[in-house]
Amino acid sequence: MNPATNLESLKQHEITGAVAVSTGKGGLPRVTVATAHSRTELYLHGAHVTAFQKNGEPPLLFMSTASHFAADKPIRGGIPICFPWFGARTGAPAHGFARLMEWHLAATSVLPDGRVSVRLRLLDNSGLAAQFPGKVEYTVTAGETLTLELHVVNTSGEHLAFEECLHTYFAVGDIAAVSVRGLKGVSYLDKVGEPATRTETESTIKFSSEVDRVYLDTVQPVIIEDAKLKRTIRVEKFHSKSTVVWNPWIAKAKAMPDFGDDEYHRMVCVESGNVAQNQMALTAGASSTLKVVLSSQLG
Ligand code: TA6
Repeated sequence: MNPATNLESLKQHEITGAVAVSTGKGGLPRVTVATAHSRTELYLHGAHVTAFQKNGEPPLLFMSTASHFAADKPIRGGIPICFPWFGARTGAPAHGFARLMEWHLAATSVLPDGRVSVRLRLLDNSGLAAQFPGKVEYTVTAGETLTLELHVVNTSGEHLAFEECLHTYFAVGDIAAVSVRGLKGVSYLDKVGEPATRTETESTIKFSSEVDRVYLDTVQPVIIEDAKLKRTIRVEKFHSKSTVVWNPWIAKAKAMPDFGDDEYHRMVCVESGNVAQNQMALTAGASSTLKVVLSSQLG
């Protein structure tokens, strides 16, 4: 379908004053959501939330100024959906194919409490997605908070295993003034240098070099304290046993063409999902919903 026709058909989901559909960067279809408390932006490409900002607050999400906006590349920043695998895979895209597919805009609605909900579906009509024997939907609900729900139904007649992770990039004033709380005592896979399994000994994690840790068997909320912006961010998750904490620091930042060399100062990833030993396993006909609620306050 050509972009103009596509856009016209997408506009059926617009809601005056709440949901608008337009052509975004790279000519990709973009949905913007306005509520009494916030503004959200998402692209159908990857069902990728690229912006969430509460009225009177700085943007909650980091977006790289060098990000691609192209059908064959992931967007750098916001909330990439890593699915149905996490990390590298020989001969296949890192973090799965979901963030490279154009998702179908299934429905939009204004809820009785004034929040606005956008529901998207991963169509199994092409490429690697056609090989995934499940129905996948993603619902983004915006208001004072941002709620993300990744819903998977095992429509195959057999056991279905997959990984899933909402790879959220948070905007911070200065990574040197950031601390992450809620992971003390949790075992993690340390992916920096020689891979190793360690246990978190700190009640607050601080950043002075590359950090790339997959915390396992943890269901607790994680708090991001940003002393520069004087903001506290809460990452609450449901049906998620894994939390990933990542900052690329200097060398990795330089090595990513879609990430500014100095952008590591202004972001931290706290990602919520089910990866590695926490991967999902659905029996025939079973379903799961990974849910994340992002909230913040200044002062
Ligand atoms: O979540 C951390 C991580 O797995 C890092 O190892 C790094 O690869 C990051 O994801 C970004 O991956 P991407 O494929 O988006 O460049």
